[in-house]
Amino acid sequence: MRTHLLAAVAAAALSPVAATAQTMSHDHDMAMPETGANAQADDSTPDMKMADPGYTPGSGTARLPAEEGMMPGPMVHSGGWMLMAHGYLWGAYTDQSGPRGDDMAFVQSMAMLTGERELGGGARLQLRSMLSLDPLMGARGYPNLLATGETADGVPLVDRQHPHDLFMELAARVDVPVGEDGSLFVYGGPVAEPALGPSAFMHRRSDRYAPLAPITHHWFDSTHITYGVVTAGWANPHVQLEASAFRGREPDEERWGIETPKLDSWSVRASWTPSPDWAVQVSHGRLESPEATHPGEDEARTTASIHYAKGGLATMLAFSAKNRLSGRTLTAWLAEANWDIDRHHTMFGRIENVANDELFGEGDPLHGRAFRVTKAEAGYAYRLPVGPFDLALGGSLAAYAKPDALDAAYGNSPIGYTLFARLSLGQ
Ligand SMILES: [Cu+2]
Repeated sequence: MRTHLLAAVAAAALSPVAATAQTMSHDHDMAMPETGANAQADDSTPDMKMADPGYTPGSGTARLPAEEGMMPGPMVHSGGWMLMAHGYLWGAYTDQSGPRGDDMAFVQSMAMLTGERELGGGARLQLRSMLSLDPLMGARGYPNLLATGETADGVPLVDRQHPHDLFMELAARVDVPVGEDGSLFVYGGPVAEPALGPSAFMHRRSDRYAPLAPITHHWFDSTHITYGVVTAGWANPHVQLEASAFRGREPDEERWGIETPKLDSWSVRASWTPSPDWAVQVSHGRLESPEATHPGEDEARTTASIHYAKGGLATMLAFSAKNRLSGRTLTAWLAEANWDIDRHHTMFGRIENVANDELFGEGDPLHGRAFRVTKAEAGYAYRLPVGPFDLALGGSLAAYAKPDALDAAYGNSPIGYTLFARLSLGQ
């Protein structure tokens, strides 16, 4: 079973892909601060007729390959503003085996509304909001074997993915041109994403149809909802250098409100988009007491990721080292791919390997020990247009590898499957 899944993921990642047409509702040019700065045209996507800005914006200030294309969604021009909407709603049922396995039907959702306008002198203003009804899942989120992070009823969540907050982003960004093709920018707000890690998983095309959050979420992109962020940087179409001040503490389990912003932590990130197909980032952050259950324990996090996209294929390979500053360093690897084979068929897969020391709570003999575990998941989605929406019907299979010491808790070889229907705005 495991070999089979690995082979499927490898096939998805390695297949030579013809430049299959992908639908894109936005011209890249419209959403970019560096309009027309770099006229390196890439005509593998039919509606990308204007100059290529060099990248696709990811979550926060992250960059993804230009070839990934924007999330689909309608765009409206009104009174000098360009308004864009994106969103999805998906229902899923997951069943995971073993003593710690569980099953659940749940709904994940996200709505984004972005407004952008000229300020004069080439400067641009962007106002961004992102909302989620994830809190309706309940405090304990949904089953996700070997995932850890955040709390419910004061107890750390283990083998669960926590729900996301109602307010995922309330932020603004200003870009001011400097020099030939560069710009200085400031981004931030009461709920925003600091310059740390790759673009958050729900914004990566390489992760678009994977129904469960990565078990490495708290190594790579868990800071995507942060209460209090200020980021400043310099960018041109191919290079971006930025630094953030932000609140280190993760969101608490009260998911409906806005928590008190602070600026007690920092991060720096360098991004490089040498061609429309590639994006690379390295980042480092110092988080003040991120976990409520370990007050006073700070974390240093270093991440690197490389993203490749071509036609219908989008991939990411990423590494993270989380240093608890009690001395222990826990590392994680993640490889993922999404391949839109044609208008209807998509294959996707993800492999994660991580050293986790939070699998056993207080009082358990294994409490505090770090175990290196692997999860491989692969799936398929059938996509079809339904009115203004795109409907994806699919499923995935997951297998796990772990040390024998975990057999009593997880069974010899736990597996899981997930079925889903995902409705997204735009095609
Ligand atoms: Cu998250």
